Amino acid sequence: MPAYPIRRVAAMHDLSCFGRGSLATILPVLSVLGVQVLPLPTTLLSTHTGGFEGFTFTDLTPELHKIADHWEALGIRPDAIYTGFLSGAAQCDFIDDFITRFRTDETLTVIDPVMGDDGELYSQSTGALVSRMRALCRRADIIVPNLTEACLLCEVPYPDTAAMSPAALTACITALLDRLTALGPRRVVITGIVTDRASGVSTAGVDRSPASLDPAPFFVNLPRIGGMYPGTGDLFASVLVGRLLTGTRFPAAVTAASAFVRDVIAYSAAFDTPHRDGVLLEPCLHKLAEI
Ligand code: PXL
Repeated sequence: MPAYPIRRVAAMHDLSCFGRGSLATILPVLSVLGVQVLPLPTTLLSTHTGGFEGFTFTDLTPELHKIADHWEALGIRPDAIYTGFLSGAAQCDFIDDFITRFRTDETLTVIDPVMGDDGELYSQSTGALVSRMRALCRRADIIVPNLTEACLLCEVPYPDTAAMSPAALTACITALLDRLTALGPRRVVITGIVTDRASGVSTAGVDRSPASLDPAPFFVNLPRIGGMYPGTGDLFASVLVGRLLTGTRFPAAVTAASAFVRDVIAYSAAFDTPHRDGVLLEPCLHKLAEI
């Protein structure tokens, strides 16, 4: 009998019913990449929290416990555990417990420590979430903070990278990558590093896993198209997870994810898409086969 051909990822993120963030992005991206998503909705919101007033917010933690118990009874074993936006600090305890119950030596654990952007915490993020998220990141194989989240995890001020010389920028980001790998994860990516007086944007990565061919930090530098669309972090991380689970090496997967996010933002900007609607993902999904 041929080996089972599909990898499964348990994806713990919110379901925001408008705005194309989190599960609304993660499900189609991973499906197109040929990976089965086992969604574990952490929170149900009417919209994401970036740019909307009066959104509904339902914490689904009690349901998550019941789903995990049922999966355990069924013997379901995901190939990867991938977490993102959480309802609050208490939900970190659920994730911690889920990792203990479901992880094997082969499981890839990817934590996107969703807490803020552009130097600011999101409205729902608290100091308690930051410290619990820092502890949770110790259990990950890979973490994918944006620059804001990397600074929160390292307890350092948010730097003005756009104003830095290339040498100063490399030193600043390398120091962050070193501190983040010292937390525990062997592979780290920092997204959304604005460079060159805001004309460029970089993604930085480091691979200190046993499989690494080169432990030095690497950078993917692209022109900055401008504008911040909510959900691009979810887009980046899901392409990364999908590519890693289908055999792409880590640096190539980081490059592919950066290029796809750039392409989708460029497409969305060309149509003057309101930022809070999220990126125009649907017409771009087919491009995932080309990156
Ligand atoms: O993509 C980050 C994110 C995820 N989930 C919710 C959000 C945000 C960012 O604003 O509001 C609900």
